[in-house]
Parts: sequence; C-alpha cells; structure tokens
Amino acid sequence: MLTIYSDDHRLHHGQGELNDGKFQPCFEFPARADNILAAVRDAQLGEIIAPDTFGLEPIRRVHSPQFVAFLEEAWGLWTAEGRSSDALPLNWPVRGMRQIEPDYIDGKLSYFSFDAATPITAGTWTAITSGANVALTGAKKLVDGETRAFALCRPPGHHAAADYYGGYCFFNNAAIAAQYLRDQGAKRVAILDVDYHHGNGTQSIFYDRNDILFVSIHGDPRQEYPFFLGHADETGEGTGKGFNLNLPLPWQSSADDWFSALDTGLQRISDFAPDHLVVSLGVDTFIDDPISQFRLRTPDYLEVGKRIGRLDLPTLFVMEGGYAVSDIGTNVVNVLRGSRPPF
Ligand code: SP5
Ligand code: ZN
Repeated sequence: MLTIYSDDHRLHHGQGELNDGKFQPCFEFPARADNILAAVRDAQLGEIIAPDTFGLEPIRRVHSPQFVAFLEEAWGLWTAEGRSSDALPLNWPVRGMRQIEPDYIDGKLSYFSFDAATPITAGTWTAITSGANVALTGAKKLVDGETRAFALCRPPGHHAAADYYGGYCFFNNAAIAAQYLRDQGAKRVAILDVDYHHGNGTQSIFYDRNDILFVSIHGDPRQEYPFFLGHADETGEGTGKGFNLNLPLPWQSSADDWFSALDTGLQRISDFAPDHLVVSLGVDTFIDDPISQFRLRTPDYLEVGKRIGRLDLPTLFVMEGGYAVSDIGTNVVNVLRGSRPPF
C-alpha cells in the first residue's frame, strides 16, 4: 500500500492544552506521526511518497474563505500583539450571543474555534496546508487507480468544520479528500470514521448531502468529547436525510460491541454502493489510550482492517487521532495490513 507523508507536520508542535484542570503537554504532538512512519517502514508496507501541491482551491471546497484566511493570518496577528506563546482562545459565543467575526485577534480565535486544546503556532499554517496536500495526494492516487492508500496526516482533521477548528484539528483532511473525489467524477463517496471521538466536523460539512455518506463509531456524546454532536438521532437533513449514521457507544464498551457497531456501519456503506471509501483512521479506541475509554487491543486492529477491506472498495485511509504513542504505529499498520487482500 502506498503511504503519503511530509515532514512538514513537525512544524505544528503546541506547547500545551487544558486537561483535567491543568495546562499539560499536548497529547497531539509530532512523535505520533514519526512513530507511525517508522512502523510503516518496518512493516515494509509499500512505497512512501511526498505529497503534490494542490493550492487552496480544494480546501475552499470544504472550508469557508473567511476561515481559511483566518488560519493563514492568525499567527501573524497574534505575534503582532507581542505574544510569543501559542495562540489560544479564552471564551466562546454561546446561547444568546452574536456570531460576528471580531476585528481583534483574540476575538477571532474565539469566533473560529470550539476548544482550548488546539494551539496555533508559528508553523501551524505550513503544517496544515501540507496535511491537506497529503490527503489530496492520496485521493488523487485513488482516482489514478490505486485500491488502497494511506494519507499519514498530522495534525488530524475530523473535528474541523467548514468554519471552525478544535479537537487538535484545523483543516478537515478526510472531508477535503472526499470532496475532491466527488469533484474528480465519483458519484458517491462514503466516509467511515473509526476514531474514538465523534467526527463532528465531517458530519457538519456533509449533513445536508446525499452524495457523501458519513458513518461514525464513537464515545457517546452524553459522556464524551466533543459532547455537542454525535447522537444517534442525527441522521442528516434535507436531501441528506438518511445519509448520516452515528453509532455512539458508552465508555468501556467491549471490543465485541465495537465490532458489532462496525458491522452495522459497513452494511450501510455497502448498501450505499460508493465509488470510493475514505476512512478517518483514529486508533484512540485502544485500551491504553490516555484520553479515551474503549477497549480495543493491538490484534483487533488487524480485524478492523480486514472487515473494512472486505467491502472491496478503493479506500483512502486518512490519519486522525490516537495518543498511546508507543503503540500507535503498530495499531495503525495492523489496520492497513489487514485491509489488503487476501482477507
Ligand atoms: C482527533 C482527536 O482525536 N481529537 C481529540 C480531541 C480530544 N480533546 C479533549 C480530550 C479531553 C480528554 N480528557 C481526558 C481526561 C483523562 N484524565
Ligand atoms: Zn479522537
């Protein structure tokens, strides 16, 4: 299987995030991708290539121009105020407040974000544009006839919506890839999100559409971040009604329960008969993940790959979460290996 990777991800390295009431080192940091790359090499999974450059147009097919412009200018505006630490928001517009983009950078950070765990740093813009190129290159390889590709994106993307960032995510790499596949002629694209957290950004981007099916297995939003999207009764709206499938599971769900949900999701995808499948691949479902509450073990990830592979669809895996850094490489490679025939 082909892997697409760029060292540019290292340019995004936040100093910290709020967790458990303390300012702690970021869970989402460069060694994650470095370890995945090392595991891909060790497993001799296949060729590792650098991304092509696609410019901002395919990104703007998914994200608003205001949002893209904000991300490009944010670090400059922040440092112009004399700051040298990471740029982080401090408050958000909630019920009854106005949604008007402020002029001042601190207000812009609040307007375009939804959490305090997603720092913008000096290299964030370069890293996220490169990450989008990694996903787009993977999508292009599918268009060119590859049956499996792995976009080793970092930072992740699935919490980012058309005009907000958060959850360690800025550009929604999987959504950008799925939209690109549509723009290149695919009639239907399915996105399967197996990250532990609900892919609120991806859901929101495609919620009113019937050409891109979104299926997500995740921690129940009654208990788990991002809390405010991901319930089972969110099934899509307008022409998108019936094309969003959420499969929330409680904390400490067994691997058996998780695989049952996977089979439900795979059946829906199979019925949809898409031209391509994009997998938002998070391995924070791992039993030893430091911020998550599911119970998958390393060998289970081979089975995850096998079941996805049996759909027999051209498939782009896009890297999302997973914070058990010493196991992340093996867990990811197991999914990728499992997804190749023979199953
Ligand atoms: C892409 C992705 O996986 N983003 C996840 C973002 C989650 N951020 C909030 C995590 C809060 C975890 N708190 C856990 C407390 C354990 N003591
Ligand atoms: Zn996650």
